[in-house]
Amino acid sequence: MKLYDLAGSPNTRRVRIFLAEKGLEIPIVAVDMAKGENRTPEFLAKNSLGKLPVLELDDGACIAESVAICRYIEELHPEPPLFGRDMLERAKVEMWNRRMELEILVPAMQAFAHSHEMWRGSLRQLPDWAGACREQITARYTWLDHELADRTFIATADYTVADITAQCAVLLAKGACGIRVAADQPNLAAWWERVSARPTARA
Ligand SMILES: N[C@@H](CCC(=O)N[C@@H](CS)C(=O)NCC(=O)O)C(=O)O
Repeated sequence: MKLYDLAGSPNTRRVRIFLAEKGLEIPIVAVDMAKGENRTPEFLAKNSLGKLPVLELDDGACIAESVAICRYIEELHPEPPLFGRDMLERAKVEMWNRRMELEILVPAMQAFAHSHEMWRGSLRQLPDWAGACREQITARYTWLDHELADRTFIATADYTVADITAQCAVLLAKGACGIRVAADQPNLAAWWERVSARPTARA
């Protein structure tokens, strides 16, 4: 099994943190987007969208989409459970992971792609859309701060894949878009401190 990885990518980081939380190490193959390595016929045969991460199994089967990869790893290595322990928890983790992805991570990716010079030429950049995505992230931080008033982690009492998605989203929003957790968001700030202190945070 090997993981095709893209430096600095929030989605590949999701999988790296997930693997680290499971205590697993697998070979990593770095793909250089600047050199177009994700657009070669060989790579497109692994993921026809040319996106990272991709998990390649020993028999050559390839899995794209970070959550699909994490689910595969969860089945292979169920402990510690990162998708919930029972029916209700699994539904909550699904709900919160989707919320973190759709409400914060995707807007952060869009704000970055529609404003950063790295994407100039390869994408029709819409600065207004980048601005709208930034506003959405700021509004969602306020929402999440309220949600976290009586919780340690995003979805359940335990750290789960929903925390990993949120963690990677907040890191991208900060690093690529300059959006920080505000001083009047103490619950979100405490959660951020908590997840950032985990030994796997820099995986
Ligand atoms: N929904 C996908 C998103 C994958 C994605 O957008 N990957 C980005 C890096 S974060 C990528 O490979 N971009 C290269 C490109 O679009 O050419 C996932 O969860 O894995």
